[in-house]
Amino acid sequence: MTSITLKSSIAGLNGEISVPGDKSISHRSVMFGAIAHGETSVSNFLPGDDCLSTISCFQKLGVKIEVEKDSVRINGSGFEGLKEPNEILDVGNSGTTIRLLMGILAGRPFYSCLHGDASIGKRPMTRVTKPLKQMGAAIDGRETGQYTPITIRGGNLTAINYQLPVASAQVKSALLLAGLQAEGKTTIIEPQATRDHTERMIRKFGGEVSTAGREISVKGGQKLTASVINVPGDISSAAFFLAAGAIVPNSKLLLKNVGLNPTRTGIIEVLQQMGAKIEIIKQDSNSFEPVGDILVEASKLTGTVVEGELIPKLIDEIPIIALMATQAEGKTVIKDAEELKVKETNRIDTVVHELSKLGASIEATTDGMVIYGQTKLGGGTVSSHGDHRIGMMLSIAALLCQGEVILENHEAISVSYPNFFTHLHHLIQ
Ligand code: SPQ
Repeated sequence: MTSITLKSSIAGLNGEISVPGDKSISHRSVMFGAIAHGETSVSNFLPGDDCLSTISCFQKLGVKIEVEKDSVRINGSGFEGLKEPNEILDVGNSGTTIRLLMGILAGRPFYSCLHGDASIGKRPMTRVTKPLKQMGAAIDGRETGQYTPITIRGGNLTAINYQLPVASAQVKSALLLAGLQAEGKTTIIEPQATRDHTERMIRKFGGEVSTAGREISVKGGQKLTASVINVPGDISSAAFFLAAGAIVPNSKLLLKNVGLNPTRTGIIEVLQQMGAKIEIIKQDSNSFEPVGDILVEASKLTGTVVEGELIPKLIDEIPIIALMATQAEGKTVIKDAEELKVKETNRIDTVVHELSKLGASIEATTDGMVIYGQTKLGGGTVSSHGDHRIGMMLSIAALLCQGEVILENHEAISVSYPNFFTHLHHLIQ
């Protein structure tokens, strides 16, 4: 574990950047490339640690994948082309890798074992293993299938109708990937809309998926065909600079080629609710995932309430929203966000603990947090706790601090944004 000393009390952030490729879409582009027939090429792929874990797992499953910087070529031979791995599949820190991979492996007639780091070892897997077992896969794991290592012997799946107990794109996606291999039509009912990248990918690779309200259905036995994917910039990475642009006095930033999928744009809605000067320019809605450029300028923000249907549209942005709230006028309440407790860290606890160290006035609640605004942040030693989003949020917090900030375990940021500090320094100059 290493630490970094961060610059505080800067004059403002100015300039433009293109944030790296979307993590959720990058994972899925490799997975779909692997289960489709033919050569898929991916550009603007995110070469972050999580997506590299996905590539390495599929290579161990016998798929030929070539990576050169942010370009990837995948030679898929359909679900049938996947081979029994003779090594453990190491997903590293990535929840998306393990949960979606379970859906794929549930349909394969061979044995596999999935494992990850200490954080993955604490994240709940029953939400995926339970419905996959109902479909017919033999799955086990520590504590009766709840935690990694997870073992799977798949094959002969039968379609199910399944009401998701939590709003989770990972569980939905795992079931869609299993459903593509099952006998019959699988229907998933979501409590709230979650990111729909998997549905868009199925269509992009020539498959069919139907959606009616909160119900998503897929028929088994479909043949997917290779595609060409240009990954849009990650709005969850852009969020750190959108927030910085809004709260660091004298800032003006242009973020180019940001993914604007409506199931992910909750951060923009919250910035607008808080009164930020933010504008979407040059939007392209014709591509399989909409993209656009976003201009943000520092302005006075007011506190807000973030809750309900909005939560799945910004779940990964809550740490940086909490930081924005420390600078807004009045109180901000975040609720209906219990899911934060089962991310890379318990993000209610880590946000409250680390921001409190810097002098924020913030309280944890059972399903979120309450933040009192217009606090002056001091300085001190903080930690990412190995969580990339906590590390980036604290790096932006440091820009507002009156004293020096030492960030421990900053390398966790490479999970989703390997060139984060290069971009940050570029905008400070
Ligand atoms: O992949 P991982 O580790 O779960 O990553 C996170 C993140 O902050 O990057 C969550 F910790 O994003 C998830 C997100 O929270 C990525 C994701 C996806 O690609 O489908 C969906 C969300 O998780 P969930 O549990 O709500 O399905």
